[in-house]
Amino acid sequence: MIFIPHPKTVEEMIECAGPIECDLLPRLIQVTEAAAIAAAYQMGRGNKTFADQVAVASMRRMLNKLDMKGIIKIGEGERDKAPMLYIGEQVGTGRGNLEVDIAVDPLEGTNLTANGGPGSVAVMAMAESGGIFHGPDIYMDKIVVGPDVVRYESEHPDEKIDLDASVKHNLEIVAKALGRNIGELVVVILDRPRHEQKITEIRDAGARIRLITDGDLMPGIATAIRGSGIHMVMGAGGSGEAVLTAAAIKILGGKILARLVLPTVANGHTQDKIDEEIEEKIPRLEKMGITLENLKDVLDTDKLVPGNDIIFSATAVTPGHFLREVNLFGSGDARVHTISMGASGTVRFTDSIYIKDKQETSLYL
Ligand code: VTB
Repeated sequence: MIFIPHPKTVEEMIECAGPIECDLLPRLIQVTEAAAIAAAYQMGRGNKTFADQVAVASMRRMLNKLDMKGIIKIGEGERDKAPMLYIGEQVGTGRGNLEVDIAVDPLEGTNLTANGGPGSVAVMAMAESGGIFHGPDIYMDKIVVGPDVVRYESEHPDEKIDLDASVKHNLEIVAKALGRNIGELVVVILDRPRHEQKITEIRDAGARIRLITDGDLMPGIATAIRGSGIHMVMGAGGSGEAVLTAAAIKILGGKILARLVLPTVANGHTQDKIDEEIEEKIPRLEKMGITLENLKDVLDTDKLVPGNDIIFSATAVTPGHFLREVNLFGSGDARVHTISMGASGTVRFTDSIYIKDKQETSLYL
């Protein structure tokens, strides 16, 4: 593992960036930008599968141009279900010394893209080999909070966010950490029947809720951005999205607590359906070192992303919590808005314009 010491000056920060951040972060931005542009052409066309396919194909083409030995740790699913960017797929040219674990969601929010709704992104994270959780494509129940809460916890060792504590307990800690009343907090949670009880508990505790139909990855990152108006994310969603959230929130100094949960269990299906899922998935999980027993373990930020040389990039397809959507112009030009970051502490919001026809395209602010 690469140790990145705490830097003092910007020059030292740049100096102490790991090899993945130095060599691959600029390329990673291009990878998510290309996928977002490909997906943007499918925005609002009602076909989420095709929108996802073009984003996946674009990402894969771009990844295979990078000099690295990359392996997909979080991807489109198992090999038999996903022809591309499946878990275990090797990507990159294989040249050079960089061995890289990859977490990818080529189109987070396929429904949102298909319906032209807000909040879809093309997103990817990388870290050194062994730096990204190798786990199944099921759900994770989670809590995501920003760096103010982490600081508060370190100053008050008896007051910690806890997945098993009451919703009220966790909200009280976030409120104290942010110097607010619970009534001033906003919690993002997916609008699903499985969250009915949690939603009631959040409201009973006095906090406000932003219910979303899809896409709880970027709101997790928003908890680390002051002014985003989002203070906490709760609830069960895709495990891949949770790991991607962990990559970004680790760089930004926030925190995630998560626990794997089978979708049939989370969605309150019958015991028959649960048994069916256990039978289908547990053998695969066991190969990853996950049993029915340790399935219940709490996974913190470092367990989800143990790496140190972490990089992350997300490009908006449709307008997001803090990103603008892709703009498409005549002659195939495109303008894209990306948040990217590396473990050194460099966070970039980039507004990139791809000009196809230099005589025809005018730049504007
Ligand atoms: C979440 C969310 C995704 O799926 O992972 C959710 O972050 C999983 O829940 O954007 P459901 O199975 O109930 O949809 C998405 O909404 C779509 O991938």
